[in-house]
Amino acid sequence: MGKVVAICHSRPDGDAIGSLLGWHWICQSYGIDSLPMCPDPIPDYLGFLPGTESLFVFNPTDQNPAELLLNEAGLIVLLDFSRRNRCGDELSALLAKANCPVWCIDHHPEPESFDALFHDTSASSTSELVVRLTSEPCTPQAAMCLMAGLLTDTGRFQFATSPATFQAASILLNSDMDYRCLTDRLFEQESLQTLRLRGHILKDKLIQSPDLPIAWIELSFQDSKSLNLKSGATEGWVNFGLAIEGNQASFLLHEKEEGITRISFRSKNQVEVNRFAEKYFQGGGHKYAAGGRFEGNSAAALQFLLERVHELF
Ligand SMILES: [Mn+2]
Repeated sequence: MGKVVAICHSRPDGDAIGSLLGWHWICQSYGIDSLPMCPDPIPDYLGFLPGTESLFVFNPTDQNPAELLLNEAGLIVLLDFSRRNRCGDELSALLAKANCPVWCIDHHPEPESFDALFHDTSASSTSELVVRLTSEPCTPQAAMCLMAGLLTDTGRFQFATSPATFQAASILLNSDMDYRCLTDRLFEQESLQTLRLRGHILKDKLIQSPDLPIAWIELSFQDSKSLNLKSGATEGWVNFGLAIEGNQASFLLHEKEEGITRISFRSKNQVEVNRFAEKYFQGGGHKYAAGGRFEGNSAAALQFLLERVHELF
């Protein structure tokens, strides 16, 4: 059989990379020839995870190596996404041409169909699902990656958790992983510059609605350039607005490329953002955590959003 090629979604987060590398380490421990493939470069803050050096990063300007790998694969496994276009137009086009079985392990709602689908929207993370699939204790490397997925998708075990989440965490802690080292690397090692940047965002960019329990951060293309925002730099910022007492929803609008604004949605209690993201912003996701996009600058995106946001309440 050819390689098992595992793929995560574009603009990968901690669970995408964590489940991808965790899966890869588990394959390795079974002696399975595995290749983890990522549609975009790995964000800096996840670069310490074991196995990143074996990641194949898709290059849209030279697609031949990826095409060859997918054509020769014996099995393709999609992790942390279940709608094929979530790995980007170019890579999903190559995926459509591959002629081996495609499996999917994911916790996002409304999956497409696959040769095998291991799917549970009540799972905190895809990393949790990967742990459920493994019967034996895993290696410290696999545990490190999967725990990173659990920690990041649950906001350090604050939301989307269930007893199964803690069971998965318990299994991972039973390996020889260094948990304190992981939390330190993930959450307690930021540059002074990054901390100061967060201070600036909290002080000058976080805006509270005067009449609704919502807050938002709008970052224009100009802000992106002047603040020198690198990939992954805005990770977690959408939660700032939800941390304000009484708020029910929060939005981060980021015009990363000129004229295209990416939007992150977070909510709690009775307010569910995935349908709203789907209806107006070509997006979707979980009830309380979704994403989408808007063709236009961030100011236009914000205006469009604010004109419709009352529908959430
Ligand atoms: Mn996830």
